[in-house]
Amino acid sequence: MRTQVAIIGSGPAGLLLGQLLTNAGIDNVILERASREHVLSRIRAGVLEEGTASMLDEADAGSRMRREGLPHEGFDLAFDGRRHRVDLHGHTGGKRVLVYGQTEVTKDLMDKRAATGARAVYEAADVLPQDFATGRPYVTYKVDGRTHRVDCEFIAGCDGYHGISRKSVPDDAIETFECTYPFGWLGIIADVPPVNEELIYANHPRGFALCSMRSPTRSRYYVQVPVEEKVEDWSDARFWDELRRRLPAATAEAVTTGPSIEKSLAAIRAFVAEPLRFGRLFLAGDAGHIVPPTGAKGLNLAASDVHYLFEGLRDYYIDKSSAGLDAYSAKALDRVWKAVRFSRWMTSTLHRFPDQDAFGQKIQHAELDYLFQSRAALTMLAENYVGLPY
Ligand code: RFL
Ligand code: PHB
Repeated sequence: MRTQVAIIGSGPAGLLLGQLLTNAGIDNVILERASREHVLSRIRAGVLEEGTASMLDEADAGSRMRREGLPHEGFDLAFDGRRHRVDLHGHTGGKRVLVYGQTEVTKDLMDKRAATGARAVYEAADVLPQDFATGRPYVTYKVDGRTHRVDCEFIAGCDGYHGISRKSVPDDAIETFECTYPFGWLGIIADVPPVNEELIYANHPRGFALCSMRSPTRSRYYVQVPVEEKVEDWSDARFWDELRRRLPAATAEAVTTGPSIEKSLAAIRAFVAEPLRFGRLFLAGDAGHIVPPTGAKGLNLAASDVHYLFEGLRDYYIDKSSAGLDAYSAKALDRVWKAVRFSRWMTSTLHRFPDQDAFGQKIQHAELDYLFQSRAALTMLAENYVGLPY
């Protein structure tokens, strides 16, 4: 088959790009390795920046998000047995974030794609971007053992950190930067009311904890655990006990526990590939970069990449200008590195590191204390959390 833009991956990046292109009359095909159901079963992000929410509106897929998403104007940082509120709204001239699960974002975009009749192939095996250094790129894939070919003008690699797009680039054309952490996040979802109306990020001698939510009746909680930990070793009771130990006493008492409906362990790392363009192949979202989840930036960076990439493709097809595509990598990476910086700062300020000595602990404490003594420091936190401008 033929198309203008072949998109690899049906996560938020691929679906959002696909919908913006479809709405602009630019033909595209999505090739996804997993089944629709599998993609929808992954529990991930929960916090949308205003820019991300606006892009869903622009894709004409934002109506349920506007109805059911929870606007949050602040969150709490807990340390020394007390909670301190970060007033996002007050420190950013009225901005807020929206709590709405990535699963719901993905579902809304899939439904929209189906309604517009745009093409998508699920359970496509051995997807391979080819000849993208030339003017005639194509992508091959297999369904039921038979090989198919999509001839296209551009390829968008939106296939996540483990995808094939980045791996298809010759080693000497790409540079990668990485920082790994000796811990992961063990997360659960439970159908119990959240302990607080806003999120709570907790710094505690036993390790970091996060109280988040998906709705007024569905909670999402995380605790920092050593990277080698096994999910099987964590009963619900053990999880709830550990979570409560890391929260201020009154908050711990207010936690409603219940059976988990999902429990998983996520590794924490920062990773950036440069550049994000290789001839006619563009990387967007987790395919090009990963940030630790502490700053809630991964999904939002996928959306900002798509913003710049869509602008470039629209300029190319509608205004016959390559300027936007030529600028894509530099523009996207500029925003990515600032989110890496912020996520790394949040991570190092809130987690316990195995090699953290008394000096490191004093510095961490001073960092947290300073935030609530300085409007400038809190503004830095707030403006990054709500998302830097595109
Ligand atoms: P995705 O979502 O990984 O989608 C990639 C898709 O590509 C498919 N694929 C392939 N298809 C064809 N051929 C291949 N060879 C393929 N290889 C892979 C995959 O099946 C998949 O469907 O990447 P995308 O679209 O770039 O989206 C990125 C986000 O998913 C990610 O950044 C966020 O989930 C990160 N994240 C958070 N981000 C936020 O902005 N706010 C948050 O609050 C937040 N919390 C989180 C998070 C990530 C977490 N985990 C699990 C790492 C919390 C957690 C616990
Ligand atoms: C979530 O609700 O899954 C979530 C919220 C905030 C984060 C990371 C994850 O920083």
